[in-house]
Amino acid sequence: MASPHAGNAPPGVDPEAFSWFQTVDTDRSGFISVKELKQALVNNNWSSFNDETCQLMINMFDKTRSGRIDVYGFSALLRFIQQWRSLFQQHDRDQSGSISFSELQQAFSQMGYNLSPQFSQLLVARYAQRSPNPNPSIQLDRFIHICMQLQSLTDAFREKDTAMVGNVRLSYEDFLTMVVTRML
Ligand SMILES: [Ca+2]
Repeated sequence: MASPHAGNAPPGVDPEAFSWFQTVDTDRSGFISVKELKQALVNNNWSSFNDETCQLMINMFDKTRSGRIDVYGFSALLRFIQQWRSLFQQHDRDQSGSISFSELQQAFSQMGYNLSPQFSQLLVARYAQRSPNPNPSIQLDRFIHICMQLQSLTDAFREKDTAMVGNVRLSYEDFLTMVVTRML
């Protein structure tokens, strides 16, 4: 992706990422907002990324807690998305561009999660995009969201489940605290 601006990339920033940053920064503020990011990212079915996933990723790379990211954060975010995209492609076994229930179930198992088919079914029912496709399936944005949320909540659970038995006793307020601090 050649660009007339590519030569001006700040040190440590990939010229391609810099060029894309300038395109995505439509108001030329020098930062990418959630809104700008949302306009820049598309799923395989050309739907734009959902708000929650965009917000989640901005929060991850927003070092100054300003609600937006600079060119360094953006360049890290691009690498992050690229990694998710290749993982997504790897698990999209029939190359349909989305993750079906059985593909999700296999993905979880390969990632080391011990989850029932019912749980994967629940996620698909909740997060699949409505489409003419008779088999509901999950787009990249939701896949990223689900996997990150699962990772975060699993970590929280493991902190309590010190004996690694897969069960914990939690008070009501411990439960709420765990969810509130870990929901992304
Ligand atoms: Ca698929």
